[in-house]
Amino acid sequence: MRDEERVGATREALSELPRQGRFITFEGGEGAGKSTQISRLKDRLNAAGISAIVTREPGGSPTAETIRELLLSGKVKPLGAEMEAVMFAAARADHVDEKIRPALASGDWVLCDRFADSTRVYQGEAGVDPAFLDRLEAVAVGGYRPDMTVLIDVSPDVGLSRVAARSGASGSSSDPDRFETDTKEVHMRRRQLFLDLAASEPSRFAVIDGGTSADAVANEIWQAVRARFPVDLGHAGPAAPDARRDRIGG
Ligand code: Z5A
Repeated sequence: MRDEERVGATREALSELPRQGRFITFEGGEGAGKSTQISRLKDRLNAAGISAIVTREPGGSPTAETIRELLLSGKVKPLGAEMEAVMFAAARADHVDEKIRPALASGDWVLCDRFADSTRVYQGEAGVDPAFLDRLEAVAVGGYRPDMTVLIDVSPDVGLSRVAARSGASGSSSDPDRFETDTKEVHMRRRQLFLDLAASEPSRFAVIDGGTSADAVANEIWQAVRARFPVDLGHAGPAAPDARRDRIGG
């Protein structure tokens, strides 16, 4: 058995341990509103009596956060898109082992800002062979695939203008990260790739229009999550108006 298969087999075996929590990932382009909506969903789950943790990729564990710094600084870019994909996968493997798997096993729900679909879209768009990405994913996620993926869909114009407004409002003079400097055509191709992925797995994905107010998006997501997990959330009550109405864009 090759090393890659051995690691994959071990991680698959680990994944057969009981999973009690639910694993929900959020995907979409820059400025889609993923972080905003993850925080809102966490509040609603907590109000329904469900314990949830929030995490992100790349990152989420100390080692993966170190790899994040390297990736987003652009220092890995000269190695090429394939090696960037390897590093995203390495960060993911540590994140799954150190944070996601223990949280799910303890019964927490895990809300993760980006996961393996981002590799398929970003590194796939950059030309990395899909079969290579399949192999990396098998090793990195070890069977820990999301129970549900919320794709927040916005046009690149909307998303990038939100990111620019956020930088302006914070007075941040920091340079854009490795992926924010890509052309509008690249952002548009990524948007389509996300939509294609969602269409290929409709039972996992919920596609939400992220171009409306943050409250409206939060309500749509809550409806979709309740519909996906009726046993866990069947008695969580109707989609109540968000207490923080108008705080962001609404
Ligand atoms: N990447 C990759 O290439 N391969 C991989 O495998 C993985 C990642 C996992 C990580 O960046 C980068 O790594 C990412 C892909 C690549 N590319 N980039 N850039 P990141 O983690 O630093 O950034 P991001 O994931 O793109 O997040 P973001 O730019 O912060 O966007 P967001 O989380 O989706 O949005 P937000 O922070 O919730 O909202 C953005 C702003 O809009 C903020 O000021 C909000 O107050 C505002 N907002 C939010 N919702 C609304 C609505 N509905 N209306 C109006 N305003 C709103």
